[in-house]
Amino acid sequence: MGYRVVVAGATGNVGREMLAILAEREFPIDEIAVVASSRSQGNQVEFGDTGKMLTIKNIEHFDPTGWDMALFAIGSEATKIHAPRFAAAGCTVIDNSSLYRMDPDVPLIVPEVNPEAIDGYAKKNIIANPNCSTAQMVVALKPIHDAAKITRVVVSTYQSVSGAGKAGMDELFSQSRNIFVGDSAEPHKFTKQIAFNVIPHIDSFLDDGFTKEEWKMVVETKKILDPKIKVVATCVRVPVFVGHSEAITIEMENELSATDAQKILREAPGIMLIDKREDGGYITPVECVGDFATFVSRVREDPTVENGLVLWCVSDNLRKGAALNAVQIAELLGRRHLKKAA
Ligand code: 2RA
Repeated sequence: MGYRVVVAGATGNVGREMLAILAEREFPIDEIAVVASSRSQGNQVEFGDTGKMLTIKNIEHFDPTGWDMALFAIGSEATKIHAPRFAAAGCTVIDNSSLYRMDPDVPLIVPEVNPEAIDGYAKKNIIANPNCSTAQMVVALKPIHDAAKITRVVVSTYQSVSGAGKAGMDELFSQSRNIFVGDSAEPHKFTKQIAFNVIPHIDSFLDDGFTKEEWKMVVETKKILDPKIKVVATCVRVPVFVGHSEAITIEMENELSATDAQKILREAPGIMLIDKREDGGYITPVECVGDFATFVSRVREDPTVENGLVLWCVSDNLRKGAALNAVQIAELLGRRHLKKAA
C-alpha cells in the first residue's frame, strides 16, 4: 500500500525534478496528482520517465482531503494561500519556498543532518525544505561538526542560473547566443549580463549590505545544524546552467587533519568524496547534474588558523538543493510517521 501524493508546481524546474525523483526512487505511490496555477491547467507532464502522462489541475479548485502529502514548489505567495489549506485538510505539506523555513513550529529538514527534527511536524503539518545553497553545505559540514565541532564557516558560492528558474536558464542561453552573433546582451532576469560574467548578487539586498540568499545560509545552517556556528557568506551567480558550487572555509574547536576529514567524509551519508589532488581529480558542476550526491573535493588544512579546513562542495541544486531533499523528507515522514507503506 502506498501514498496519495500531490506535486504542486509541476511545470517548474523543481516540480519536474520532484516527479522524476519520485519515479526514480520508486516512492510508494497509490495515486499522484499534479497541480499548478490556472495558467497551466489542462497541460500534461510526464511522471518522470515512466511514460505516464499526468494532467495538471488548478490548485485553486483542488480539494486536498484524503491526500497524504503534498510536495510544494510554487513560490512563497501561492504557498501562503495553499499550504495552510492543504495542511488543515490533513495533507502534510513539504514546502520548497522560503515562507516557513524560520517558523519555530515548522521543522527545517535535511535528512542526512537533522532527521529527528521532523518529529515536530504535526504542529502545523508543514515541513520546510532549505534553500539550495544551505542544503548541500550542511550535508558536507555535518560529519566534520560531529568530529571536531565547527565554530565558524566562511563560504563563497558559485550558483547556477537554474536556481533562478527557467527564466534564468533561458537568459543565459539567449545572451550567450546573442553575444556570439553580435546581438544585444541586455539583462532581463538578472541585474547584469550573466553570459561570460559573474554577478555577486542573489535575492534582495538587506540593510546590512548582505543579500537575502547570504542571510538564508546563516540562519538556516544554525536551525538545521547548530545555532552556535557562525557563518558568513558571499553568494555569486555564475554562468552555469545546473549545479551549485561552494568554497567553504571551516574553523573548528578541535583538531581534524585533512586526511581524517577525508576519511570521515568518505563514509558520511549523502556525500561522494572525489579528492585526488591531481589535475581533474575534483568535481565540477557539469559532472554533478542528475546525481543525488553532494560532492566534496579539495579538502585541505587551513594554515592561517589553529584548527581549520578548506573544501570544495558541488551538488545538483535542483536535486539535493530542492527536489531530492523534498522526496527524502517524504521518505523520512513515511518511515517515522505515516507508516502505511509496506
Ligand atoms: C538560487 N537559492 O539559486 C536560489 C534558489 N532557491 O537563486
